[in-house]
Amino acid sequence: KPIGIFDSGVGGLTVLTHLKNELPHEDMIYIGDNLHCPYGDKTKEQLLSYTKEICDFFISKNVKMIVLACNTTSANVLDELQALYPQVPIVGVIHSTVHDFLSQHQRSVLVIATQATIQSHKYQETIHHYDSSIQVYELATPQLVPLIESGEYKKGIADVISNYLSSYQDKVDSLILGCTHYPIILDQVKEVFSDKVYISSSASISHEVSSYLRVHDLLNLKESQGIIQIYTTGEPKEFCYSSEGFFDYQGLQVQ
Ligand code: DGN
Repeated sequence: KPIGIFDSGVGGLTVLTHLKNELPHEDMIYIGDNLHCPYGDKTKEQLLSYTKEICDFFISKNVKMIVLACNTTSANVLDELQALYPQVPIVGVIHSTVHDFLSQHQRSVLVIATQATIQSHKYQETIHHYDSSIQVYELATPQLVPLIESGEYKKGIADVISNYLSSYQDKVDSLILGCTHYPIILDQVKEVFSDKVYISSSASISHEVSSYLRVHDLLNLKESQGIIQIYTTGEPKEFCYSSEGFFDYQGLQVQ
């Protein structure tokens, strides 16, 4: 049985890359919901309706697990989806990201994410649940996902990043990339927002998925390479263009 993974667009491919490395024998189906991208400015009702359609598709494909490779939906509709689809385990990215952050023992952090993730305050809430003495700043950075999805970021977007982040340079010792699109611009972020501990929600989740599958005896034990299928609800050509440079298709076709 495959693992189902989705995001609003190409950002979740950063999660898929980590999952492929960690679990090379697993079959995976990825969906980028580019038709509705960006998710960051959508209401909870809209997010629930888009994600239900995706989950229904995954159920029809008989997946053994669903991964929300997207902070926006993890922050806003994870509980609802878990209640609607009790037959399949569904995981989001926020808990594992916070665990990774806490393991670094930092005292202050800036969380950057979409509007909908920031408005949910899920990061602040979850961090403070474990340690209320940590200084948490939350900042919505809504210009970034469109710049990444359009491929504009390839020209360099240091000024946009700097406008968002410069006033936090002396305030925090760490940065949480609370959107799965952001690892794509991490090098550009490091140039203008230097000397921090950087935590990415894309890396953290793959350990949680693999340990869940191991504990529940759901790992695929075959020796061959897992089959990866990639779908977009948008235009496959555009999807490939914006992800070119950070995702290695190795002959895979986007449908
Ligand atoms: N990549 C998604 C996230 O992690 O929140 C959503 C980005 C978006 O659609 N704005």
